[in-house]
Amino acid sequence: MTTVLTYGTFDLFHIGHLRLIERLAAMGDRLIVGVSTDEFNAGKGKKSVVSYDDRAAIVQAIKGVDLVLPERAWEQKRADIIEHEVDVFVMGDDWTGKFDELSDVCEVRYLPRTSGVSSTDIKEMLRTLDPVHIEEMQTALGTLTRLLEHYRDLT
Ligand code: C2G
Repeated sequence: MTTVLTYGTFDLFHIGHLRLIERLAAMGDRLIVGVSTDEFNAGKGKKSVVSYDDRAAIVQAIKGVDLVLPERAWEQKRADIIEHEVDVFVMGDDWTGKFDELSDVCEVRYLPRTSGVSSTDIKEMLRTLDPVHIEEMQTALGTLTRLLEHYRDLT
């Protein structure tokens, strides 16, 4: 039996996450996914929009995911690999090389990311819909309009 392992935040779950998990599920017989806790994310300088409980429940519900673990620390990977007898550790290629030191306990692979989508982009799009941001834009537009009228009166 081939066991595959990966980790991630999986915030605002999107097609890039799904495509990765589908590829991982096809690589073996059992897929384990470590989902970053809110506290661990804070350590990464990331604040996820969706809580750990909800992110973990979404990942657990995906066909092909057999087990979800909380990812509490960078250093837990080696212990997880040994405890769960992982054969292949896989991450998206934005992590290429970062986990090669685990190659003494399992195969380490990096798969191409899905281009054109990321939780960060989705958050940025949501921010532009934020009422506070819209008010800022309206204020800036008002200032620009007054400046243009002022210069038009001068010409
Ligand atoms: N991913 C992808 N395509 C995207 C976006 C993400 O293939 N368009 C992959 C990433 O490469 C990663 C996984 O999906 O392997 C999860 O991505 P994130 O939720 O952004 O996780 P990250 O913040 O990279 O945390 O210890 C490892 C960390 O927990 C990984």
